[in-house]
Amino acid sequence: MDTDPLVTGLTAAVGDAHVLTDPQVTAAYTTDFTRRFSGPARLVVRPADTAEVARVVGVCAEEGASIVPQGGNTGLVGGGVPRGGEVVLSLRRLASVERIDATAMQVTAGAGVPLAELQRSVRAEGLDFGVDFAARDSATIGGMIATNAGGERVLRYGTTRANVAGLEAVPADGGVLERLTGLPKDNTGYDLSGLLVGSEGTLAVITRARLRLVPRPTGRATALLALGSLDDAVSAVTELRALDSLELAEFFLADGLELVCRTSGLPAPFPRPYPVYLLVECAARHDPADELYAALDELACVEDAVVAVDRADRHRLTAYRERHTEAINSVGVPLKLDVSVPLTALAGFVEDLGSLLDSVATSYLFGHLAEGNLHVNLLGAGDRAEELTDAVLRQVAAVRGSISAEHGVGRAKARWLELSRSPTEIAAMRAVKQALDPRGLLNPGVLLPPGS
Ligand code: 2HG
Ligand code: ZN
Repeated sequence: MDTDPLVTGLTAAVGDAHVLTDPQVTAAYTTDFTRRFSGPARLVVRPADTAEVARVVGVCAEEGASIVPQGGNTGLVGGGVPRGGEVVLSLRRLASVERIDATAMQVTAGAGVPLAELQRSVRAEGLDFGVDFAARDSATIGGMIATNAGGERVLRYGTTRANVAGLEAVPADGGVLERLTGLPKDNTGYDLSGLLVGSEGTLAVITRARLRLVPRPTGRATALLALGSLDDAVSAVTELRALDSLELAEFFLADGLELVCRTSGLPAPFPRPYPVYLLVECAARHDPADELYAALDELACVEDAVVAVDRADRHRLTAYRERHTEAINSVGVPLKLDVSVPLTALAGFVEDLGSLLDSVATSYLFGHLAEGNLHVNLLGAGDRAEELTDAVLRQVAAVRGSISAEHGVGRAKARWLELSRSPTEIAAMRAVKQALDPRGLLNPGVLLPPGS
């Protein structure tokens, strides 16, 4: 019988089957997806619903135990794994998709619902959720909200923030904040749900969400374009944005495509390599293929192109872009820097980055072109990781970009937050943190820079 009062309290809250202390069992919760971030957990606790989450947070508050909230553990900035000795609060059992309100075009879902599961449920009703990305099978709604995940369809539907109509969450004192009516008009004071979007588990534990839905497009057409330069890719996207149906514009480079083909066995899409590839997709309630073909005909810079309309063919094209993360993971432990820069500065930024990185590490660059969102993946950074992070993020700040576009700040970039946020903004963030979590028990070390 365990006499640790924390274990006793948590066991009373959720039952002993859901308080995990064996390091062999907790291992799956203590290392992140990239294998770059890991630390021992004091224990892992798996509540089943909001009431249990509130009890868990209350017990932790009584015992002064720090908490790391965790969803699908697909985070890429070390924000969802312990640093050493925290309680990992797994939200995965809060996995029900509740009533789909077709009239309001909204759904209420538990924080632990995987994105793909939400998509299946709402698509069955002729609706869709605007946010989508490659980790859809594991990433959970709560984690997506906590990091304000972006993904592939931001150009049409915005980031997760734009798709959240309200939240339920448990702050550090163990109470419950509930704002799930989803009323599109509701000007009754501070937007507490909005404040929690992107707060990375530092202000409260998100338990349920009211999400906005969109009509499900029934027709889709996808094209993979081969181009001579990033400048050409930016021009192509600028032109293609005239299409109302444009939903996705993703880019990758020759070395990334070569790695994906080599590690996955996919055949090369073109007879010869090109410097830059652009994957675009149109989606509508009609068949958008003709308008995509017509728009591509107008693009002088395209050197080669494949267009797909059938689902399987479209997925084959999408795989060249979506498989980058797993391909890179299969050959090493990457240093990942998710950044965004103004589109006008993108091509020059990438050129300067090449001069900075070429001799020190192998770099793979890909991302979401319309938002100027680059995923800089470095292999072989070794003990120069800190120095390279510093150099890349300073280069981002120099063109007035953001040091975190869509993955969050996490532990990985907390010490660089000042490159994207002013001292006044950071002081305001600290004041909010102090008000909602005065003892600093929620996700310590994440988001806010160390110091007073
Ligand atoms: C994507 O766009 C994800 O595929 C992951 O944001 C990016 O692996 C990465 O660096
Ligand atoms: Zn991304």
